[in-house]
Amino acid sequence: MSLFGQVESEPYSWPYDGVIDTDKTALILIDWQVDFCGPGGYVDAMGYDLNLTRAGLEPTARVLAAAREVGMTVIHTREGHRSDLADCPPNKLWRSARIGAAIGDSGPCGRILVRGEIGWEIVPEVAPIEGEAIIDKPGKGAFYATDLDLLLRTGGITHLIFTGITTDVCVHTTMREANDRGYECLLLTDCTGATDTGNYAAALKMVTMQGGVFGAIAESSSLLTTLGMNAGVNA
Ligand code: C5J
Repeated sequence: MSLFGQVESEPYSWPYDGVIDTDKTALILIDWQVDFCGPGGYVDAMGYDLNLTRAGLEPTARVLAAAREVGMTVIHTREGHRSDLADCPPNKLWRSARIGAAIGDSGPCGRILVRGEIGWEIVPEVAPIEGEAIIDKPGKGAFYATDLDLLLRTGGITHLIFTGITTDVCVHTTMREANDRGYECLLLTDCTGATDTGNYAAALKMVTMQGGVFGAIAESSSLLTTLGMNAGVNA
């Protein structure tokens, strides 16, 4: 077990109940997939600016390295569907077709949001290594139709630090799901991105309302300082 201090964060210093205990804390990396931040993937096919979803990649890679160094549990998630799309609700499919990037259609990175395709892979900058769990999810929230809660509870994890994309969709949905289950959550503001800057800012603000309705937010440099790592030196 390694104990660290509190993170300078908003609207309260995180975690609420003392200090970071690496045995009880997991770093969650949400959907850092080619489909959401790579050329030719789903977000690209929808016509959104990839610079916005890629913005958090470098800081996330630094945090990932730090988490591995201090022995924190690391969990990755991937959004994707079975190749026959049997786990894709018809309304989700219909909406994706509406914007010209239908789930299951072939594109430069293979079939959009289908498991096993190039677009579904996690990008190399933050790729999982042996021993790190990967949660494959059909929905936006990582708790829905997965064993994430079971893995966390079995592992004694009570505190979650979030990075990933997109801030306003899968990251927010998962953070809300986690918060309702009693996990103490921190979202790293420079380790996440959305397809719209207004939504990004709003999603961060929402976390901080009502005294921290879903937890707290902080820059990754605050976390790295707490973990005893100088953000600049580890860059
Ligand atoms: C979206 C996600 N935006 N990973 N998925 O459809 O946020």
